[in-house]
Amino acid sequence: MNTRRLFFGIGLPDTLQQAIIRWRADVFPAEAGRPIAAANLHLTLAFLGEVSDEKAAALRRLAGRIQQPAFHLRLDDAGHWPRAGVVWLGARQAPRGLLQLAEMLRSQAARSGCYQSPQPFHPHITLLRNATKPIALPPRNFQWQCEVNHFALYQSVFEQGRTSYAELARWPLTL
Ligand code: 2AM
Repeated sequence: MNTRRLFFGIGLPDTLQQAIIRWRADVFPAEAGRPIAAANLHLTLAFLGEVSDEKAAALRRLAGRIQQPAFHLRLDDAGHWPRAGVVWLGARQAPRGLLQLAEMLRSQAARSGCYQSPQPFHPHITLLRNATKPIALPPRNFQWQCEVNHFALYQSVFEQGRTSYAELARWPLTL
């Protein structure tokens, strides 16, 4: 059976990705962790794991039925999960639209038999990996904003030692 590693997520505009990596280089020392490539900065809504093409087609149909308005995302928080080795960027107050969209996609995935973590959804954009040592987080004086008017299905591809995310389909957030 052919399977692919998939997730639903929100990509960031190129200009925002570039702004974030410039800030990251200023506020985190090189030894803090392994920086994620600008093009890979994204927010995961629902991780699906290894999924058959058949199940992916069913999940795409369900995702296509979601009707929600666009929402505004303000990124003004950062944190460190030392056990996971992740330094992340997030929102002090997650928009309701984001939480609703993630909840819908996660419950559709669970009903389709995809494993869903029992941990509560904490929307975040991973900035650094392998960040297991204590680090000083930057002062919370930063803020980026963007309008989120679509979400997408991504395939995680690992090739020649590198991970990239290929967008397979996208859906507008318009109501
Ligand atoms: P992370 O950035 O916090 O590691 C592609 O791998 C995306 O799916 C990443 O955003 C990653 O989150 C997320 N992801 C990978 N494995 C996961 C898992 N077991 N549960 C939830 N999300 C996962």
